[in-house]
Amino acid sequence: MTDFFKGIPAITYQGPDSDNDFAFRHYNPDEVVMGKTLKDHLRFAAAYWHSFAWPGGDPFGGQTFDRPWFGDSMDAARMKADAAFEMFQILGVPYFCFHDADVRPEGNSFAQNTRNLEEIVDYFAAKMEATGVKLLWGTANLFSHRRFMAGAATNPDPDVFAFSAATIKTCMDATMKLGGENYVLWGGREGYETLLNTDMGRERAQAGRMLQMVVDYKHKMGFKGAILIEPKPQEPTKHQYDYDVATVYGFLKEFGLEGEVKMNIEQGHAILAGHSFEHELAMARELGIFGSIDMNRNDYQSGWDTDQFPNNVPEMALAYYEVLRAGGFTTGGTNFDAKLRRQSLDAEDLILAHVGGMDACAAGLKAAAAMLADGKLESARDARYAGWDTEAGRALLASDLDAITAKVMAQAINPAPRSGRQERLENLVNRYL
Ligand code: XLS
Ligand code: NI
Ligand code: NI
Repeated sequence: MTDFFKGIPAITYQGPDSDNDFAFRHYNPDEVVMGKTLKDHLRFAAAYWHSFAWPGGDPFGGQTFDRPWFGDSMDAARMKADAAFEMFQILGVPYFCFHDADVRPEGNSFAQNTRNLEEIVDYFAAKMEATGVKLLWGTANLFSHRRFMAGAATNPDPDVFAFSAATIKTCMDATMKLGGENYVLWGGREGYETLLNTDMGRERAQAGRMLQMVVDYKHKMGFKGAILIEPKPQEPTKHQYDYDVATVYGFLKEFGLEGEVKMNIEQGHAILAGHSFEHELAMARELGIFGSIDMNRNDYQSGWDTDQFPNNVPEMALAYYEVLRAGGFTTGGTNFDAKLRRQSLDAEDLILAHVGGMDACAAGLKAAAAMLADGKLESARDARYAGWDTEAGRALLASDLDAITAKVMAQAINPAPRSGRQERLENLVNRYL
């Protein structure tokens, strides 16, 4: 036990009228919606890195947080794990996620890193056994250490590719050992700053080959979870190869991996790519590669990945609407890849940030489920495309330009514009919130 969260109670559901800050108003884990409990719909996960490893720095200043586990010893890593599992239990989150670098001290060699990771994995295994908290996904941090400054798989130096491949293997082993339900690859520094020093063709081929090796290893080791890619544009490198869902799909197709890899989609990354979150989710659903979400928002003015806890229920309702239309999560879940603002120093800030995020997700999901159950949005959409469900509509797509031209002439086709009814639909959505 640590003293860090001392005095903070386990968070329980107390209903919308509760005046208690340390309570859920919307997230009742046992509430059944569309035949599933909220716990099973949302599959919440807390992220190790922002909550326990990030010191609170920004480009103008360093550490603001004062955590008793900051340091680079194994003892500090174990104290960090103690605090993390206490938080998971206070919140009642069923899952967590981690990078290797969040949980173990950096060694002076690959072998040392691996030993440190294995030791912590054993420590986690005992804590997971004792608490029932599970691993949503594991991943490798191939972007913080200076060796990765020019990329991991896409590095001009084959030694960095090798170091990265070996590190991914150890992180996949750790994920498998802990019963993780997914393995995530975020591109990190897989991109470039200037074409003047970059062989883009080579770099993309290297990234494709690395991903094929990851998929091969997954099958070799018998990992039953999903391999997920997390798209993100222009940060940290100016041109990221994994810009958005559509770009990654093209990449997967090129390397024959579209049946093997799915997407972990983050709200903030969608915004950076100039999309809405729901667009990215719908795109993944249409392409059959929807996997999981990182539910952290970006500030709309700042133009970088601010990783704030989610609090915009109307937006989240539209996001969960697409998640539900995709059939809900299977191996995926709702990961809070979110960090406190750097002035939020206290242990209770960490708890209340998650409480608010979980509550907003529950409210959003319930609104989405009501919209779907009601069916008004879907029938309005169906009505808009009804012409395509007729004999003539279907025949059109099987026709050709000559025949279509003859038909337009013969029938004097002259389309009459119809309202898209956007405001009416927006008003409809607001009724569920
Ligand atoms: C960074 C990413 C990262 C991934 C995991 O912007 O969101 O945190 O989720 O490497
Ligand atoms: Ni991010
Ligand atoms: Ni993320």
